[in-house]
Amino acid sequence: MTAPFDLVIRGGTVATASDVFAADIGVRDGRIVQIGEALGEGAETIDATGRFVLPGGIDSHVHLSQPSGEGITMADDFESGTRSALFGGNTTILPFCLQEKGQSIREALKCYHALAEGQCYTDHSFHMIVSDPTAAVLGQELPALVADGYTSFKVFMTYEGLRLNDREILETMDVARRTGALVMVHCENEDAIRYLIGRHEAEGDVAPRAHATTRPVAVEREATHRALSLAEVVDVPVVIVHVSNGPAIEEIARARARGRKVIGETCPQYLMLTADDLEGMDWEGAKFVCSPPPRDKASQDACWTGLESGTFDLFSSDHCPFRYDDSAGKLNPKGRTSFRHIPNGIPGVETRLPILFSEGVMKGRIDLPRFVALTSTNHAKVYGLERKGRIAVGMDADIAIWDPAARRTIRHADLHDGADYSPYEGVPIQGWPTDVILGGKVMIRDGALEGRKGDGRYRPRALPRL
Ligand code: DUC
Ligand code: ZN
Ligand code: ZN
Repeated sequence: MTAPFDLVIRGGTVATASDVFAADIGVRDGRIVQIGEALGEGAETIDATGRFVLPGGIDSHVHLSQPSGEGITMADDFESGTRSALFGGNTTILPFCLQEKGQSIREALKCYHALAEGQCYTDHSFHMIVSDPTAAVLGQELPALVADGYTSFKVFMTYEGLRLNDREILETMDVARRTGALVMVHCENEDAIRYLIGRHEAEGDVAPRAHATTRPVAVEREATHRALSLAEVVDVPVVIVHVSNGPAIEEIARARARGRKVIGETCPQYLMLTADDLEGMDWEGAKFVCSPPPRDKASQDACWTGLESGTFDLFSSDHCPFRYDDSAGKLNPKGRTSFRHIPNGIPGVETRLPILFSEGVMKGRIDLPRFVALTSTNHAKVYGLERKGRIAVGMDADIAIWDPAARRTIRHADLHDGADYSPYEGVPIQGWPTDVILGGKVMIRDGALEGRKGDGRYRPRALPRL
């Protein structure tokens, strides 16, 4: 007689975004088909006694193989980036597809699909970055892409060549209003940053620390307020990504108090790093250059409070990796002359979940259901991944089994990304995913890779459930 299940996960403690309970999980044909006590036989069994059984992590903010300026290469492609994500307990990631000026978004998507096809260890889908909102893009292309399952797009208020002006942001938001898609906004005021960069460079202050000084809280707070106001004018929900500080959080809270639908996201760097980390000798601070920059202890506390209280819906990595000791990375020839030329972004797709588990759950700041919501369930809801982010009958069997007693110290040598450092080197961690299952297939067993590249597949998405 054949076993009723392909896989049974037995004896673990299951956590969802609302509950924690002891149960076995039965998997068949890639889906969860039964949850209960003493389930029947599986062709394969995993004994999860003493461990937590959680939905696989969904990291909805990841950059892979993204063009990042002349002579600069991102440290991760889809193979290394998704392998690293998998080892960090993730089963789905949402990388960005950058529309370059003059390029159609379809064309850009074709390139990213070609880069990802057959290379991935996790499931994936794409957000589009709109950098050239022509009438054709806004009128025809974006609405057609939303209908095809690309249901979110990001706009930038900073970076020359990428930023949109307010009119363009309004018009892009209007596409979201008409289609039901979701706009994500990078909130920093480019003109204010340009002004401060000019002042610092004129004074010869060009070391990495000036990256943080030239992107102060006021620059993010103003842009956050403006993005929220523009969304209010258009009357659409909006995602404020990578929020780094208390005043920006207050802007979100005020908009919500006015009845606006706002999704807030923060990231590990805003809990674990400060601007002082950019101070390192011999340009070492370049390792921590990201935008918005890490700030101070009060900002870290505000972000923790936002995670605990519900202000934040999403905890993402903003994995945007560049090698440090590399002429195509942080220490590129121009980057050594001024902070302005250091590529913005840090690796973190593999350490996102262990950091929040260890610092958040194990230290009693958040409970396990909140961890699951912030790292998986909410990402699925917000970005239309209908069969993901939950341990429930009918869902994809995307599961991470965690050992809450595992103690590790973050060492880049143990990670699986393509960078040559971790910004969290030396951080002690309690709790790490030991087994990761994607669509019912055991991809990592007892910390060892069993899955193959190409096992992770592209997933078109539904409209957000907000
Ligand atoms: N914005 C991101 O979302 N990621 C890295 C750099 C940036 O500016
Ligand atoms: Zn951004
Ligand atoms: Zn990002």
